[in-house]
Amino acid sequence: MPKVYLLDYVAGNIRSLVNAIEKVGYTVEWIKSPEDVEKADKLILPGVGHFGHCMTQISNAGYLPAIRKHIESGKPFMGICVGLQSLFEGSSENSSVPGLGIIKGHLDRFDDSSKAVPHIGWNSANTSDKQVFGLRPSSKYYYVHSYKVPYKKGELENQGWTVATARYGDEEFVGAVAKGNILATQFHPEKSGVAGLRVLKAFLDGKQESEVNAAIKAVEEGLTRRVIACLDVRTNDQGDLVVTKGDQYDVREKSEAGNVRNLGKPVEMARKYYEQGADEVTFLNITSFRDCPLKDLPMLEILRKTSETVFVPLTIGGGIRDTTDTDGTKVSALDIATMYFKSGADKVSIGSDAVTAAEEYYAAGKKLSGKTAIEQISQAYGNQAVVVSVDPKRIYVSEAAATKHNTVQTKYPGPNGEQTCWYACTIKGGRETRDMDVVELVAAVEAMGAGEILLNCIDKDGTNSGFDLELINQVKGAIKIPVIASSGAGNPGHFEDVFAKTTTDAALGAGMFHRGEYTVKQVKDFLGEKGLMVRQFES
Ligand code: 1PR
Repeated sequence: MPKVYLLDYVAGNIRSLVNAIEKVGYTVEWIKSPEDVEKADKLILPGVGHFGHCMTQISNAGYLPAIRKHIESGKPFMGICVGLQSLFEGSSENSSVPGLGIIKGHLDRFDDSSKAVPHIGWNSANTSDKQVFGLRPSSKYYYVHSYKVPYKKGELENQGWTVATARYGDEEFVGAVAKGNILATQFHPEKSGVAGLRVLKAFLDGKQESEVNAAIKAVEEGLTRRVIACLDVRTNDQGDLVVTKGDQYDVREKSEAGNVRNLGKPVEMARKYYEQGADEVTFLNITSFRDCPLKDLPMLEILRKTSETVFVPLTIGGGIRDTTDTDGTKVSALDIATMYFKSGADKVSIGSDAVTAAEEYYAAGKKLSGKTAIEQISQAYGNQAVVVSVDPKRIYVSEAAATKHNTVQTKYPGPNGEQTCWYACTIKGGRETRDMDVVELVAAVEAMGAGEILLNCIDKDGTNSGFDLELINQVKGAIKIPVIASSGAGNPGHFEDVFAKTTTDAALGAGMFHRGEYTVKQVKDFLGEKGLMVRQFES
């Protein structure tokens, strides 16, 4: 198989990129020192997370002159995400660290006054009338970043670049640039399904340009509504790892001697949802797999296998906290996250530990310790890699003044007719309720560097009665980072509701997909019919 060289310089999920490269018929050779760069014909510079951190790593390892020489010699070069950003002169993410300066221009942060930042999800890379390196104006690609190159018509074109554009809110930015043998994408081709694999293959095959035919004309620009499939995974009483699903977090059958509900095999179900068009797949490990050395965690194997066939982002949650291994060795949450990233995860989701960290944050007078799992993982992998999973429960009160917590006026009165409630945070899968409300929690974890909130709701989980719109609106009003609405989805109309009546950034379903009541495709087709922009699955 032909080779492509990958620069091994920075933390991050490189496994999915390797899987994607292999999927399109190439093998990966690792570049481990600047001298290796000369051997490379085709070179890929991946990168995710913080611009300053990535550039400093590349620079300290002595790679900059070798990369510049490779590009100037006209050999094929592809930059991905921070790999694109590195070609520019600099970024306001860290103004003291320069980029390679091969392209004139600077990056700045998305304006978060009217939209969530980071920009996470599927957006265009529109080259209008040409297909450049397989980029199609009709396709959507997976982006995750807070800083962007603003698009000013003609500016890069005058330097000889072809530009693929994307739009987020009222900001138009550079989705990809190409010139000669150089291609750089702000999005992640390895996470962009078939559309992304096509781009990767076109680059590796050296297919620079072709005409756009009528079938692949532009679709509307902008971020699509994200639909996520979630798989709760645990060992059943026979010791098998199964996808399960609870009713208000109770995963045992009411009949059949109370067995753990078994809805299928995790890897196969993840693949099925990918093929139905799921924009992301989330695994929640809802038991801690006690008595198992961490390196043998069954979830690692599930991720490795899934990432070979599922080319959309994978999130893994459950058990991400400082812990002690079976042989007594202390293992940090960061070490556990690293194992997950190396096995194919793109994001980790932290539940119980985030609540404890938030309690400590407030106890310390809102001072960051730098030691929490959220801070350490987002520092190392970027905040887009850290999701906080929230498991709130409704607590009714007679009036707002009856509690110190942030309340909502509810249309769904409590058992004694109460029209006011607050949402208490829980830990350990809802088994323990804490004296902290969701607004306090999400504000604290945003300050610590979380990049996204997975907002469950114990009262709604498994009820098929629709999302808790009051909860979602309360949380969206408190933070700038994206929110994934979760719990209660029972039909496609519930997804329409949550997108129409809240400003949620994504919506997640579990039981209705697992039980085969609806497919992800049916949900997306329905949203499309209602005029909401969704990504169509490409085969
Ligand atoms: O606390 O960091 O170890 O993480 C544990 C993770 O496992 C948390 O993300 C927590 O939400 C999850 N979890 C723990 N126990 C359960 C349980 O069900 N017994 N599952 C559990 C949570 C909730 C959702 C579900 C939606 C949608 N699952 O993610 O998928 O409610 O369901 P629906 O569409 O069928 O209504 P830590």
